[in-house]
Amino acid sequence: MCDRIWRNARLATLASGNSGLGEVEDGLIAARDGMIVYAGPASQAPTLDAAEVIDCEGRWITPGLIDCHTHLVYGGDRAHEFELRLAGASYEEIARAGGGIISTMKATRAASEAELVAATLPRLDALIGEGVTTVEIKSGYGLSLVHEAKQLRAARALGDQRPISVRTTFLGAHALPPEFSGDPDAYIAEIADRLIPAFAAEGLADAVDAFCEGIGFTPDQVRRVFEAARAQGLPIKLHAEQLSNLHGAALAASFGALSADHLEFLDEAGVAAMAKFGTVAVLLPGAFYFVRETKLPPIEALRAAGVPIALATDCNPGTSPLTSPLLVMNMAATLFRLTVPECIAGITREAARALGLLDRIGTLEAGKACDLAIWDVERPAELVYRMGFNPLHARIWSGR
Ligand code: DI6
Ligand code: FE
Repeated sequence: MCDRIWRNARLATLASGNSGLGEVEDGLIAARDGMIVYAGPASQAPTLDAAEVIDCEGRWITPGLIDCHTHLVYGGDRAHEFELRLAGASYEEIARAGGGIISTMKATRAASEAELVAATLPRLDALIGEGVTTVEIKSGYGLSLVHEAKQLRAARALGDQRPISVRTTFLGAHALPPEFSGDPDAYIAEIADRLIPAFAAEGLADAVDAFCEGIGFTPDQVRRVFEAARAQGLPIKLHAEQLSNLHGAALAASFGALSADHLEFLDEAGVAAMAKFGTVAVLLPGAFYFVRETKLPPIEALRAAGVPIALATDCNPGTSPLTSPLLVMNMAATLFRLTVPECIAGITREAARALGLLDRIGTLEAGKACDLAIWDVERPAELVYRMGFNPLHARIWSGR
């Protein structure tokens, strides 16, 4: 006996090993205890009984969307900085005047955990409203033991307040906090020796990330962070090659990183390293658009090398104040020339891979969580093609 059956649906299963969408015309999905027990052609389904049978009237079902790179939890906002930038100020001038990541750090430190949860809920609800069923949330605006822990706890709490899976990533190496001004190595030592062990012990972080950039941390500093993560058995990710090429992606790949993210300045050697170690390329077209970047990530080289490509919002107050996974797909197609199957796979199956969760989510296959997005569209391309329109009919998380 199943709990629910969705029948008369068209499926984009994204089933592993399928280069297209894994389309099924007359499809059926059956779920029991929050898991998919069958997804495929109705004609090949075993005889199934269910407490509830839902007629999808020919609508399309995709896996629930997965936003695998966000900085969703933060205090304050940076709309005023946006105005200053429109009036001609540069990112550096704003940072020197106390703006940038440090202004968000101040607002995040000043907020309680409950206040951070309350401030984040509207952003989370926007993602949920477009079919997101799993979201990754990074810290990186607390920049101290107490405040990073608070940010990670707020992220976990969001998963209790809404029907969504939350994965947390510790991004202490995001910016240098004022307490360590002039001594980044001491801050890195603090992260490696105190914060990572503490958060691993408390189970607060599912992964560790860093910002490898001229305005962030050097590859040597990032290596220390990675070694500390590895010592705790935590998977790693990296913000790499967003503004310059410090060869961070190759470094991350050599540590077996789940993903390297941004990658506008990635070179051939970086692509080869990612291919060799199976590191996912997470592209963030919202940030590319918002900072008016002109250097494109090396899409052709990534494709040719068989590097999996995922997409995410990078929702953050400074460079990507974006909470629409549908718009991410449109931007990836328009700005990066990704195909429709690449866009949809990028925010489902490949995003699951970038979180190390492909065995549990990301495709419509028996044995995976029953996380679904049901769309009022005639063809999947509509999900990518339209701008500012949300055709979500229903969203199912864990079978409900
Ligand atoms: N890359 C980015 O684009 C953001 N962080 C990062 O590592 C910027 C975050 C901010 O400006 O608040
Ligand atoms: Fe980011």
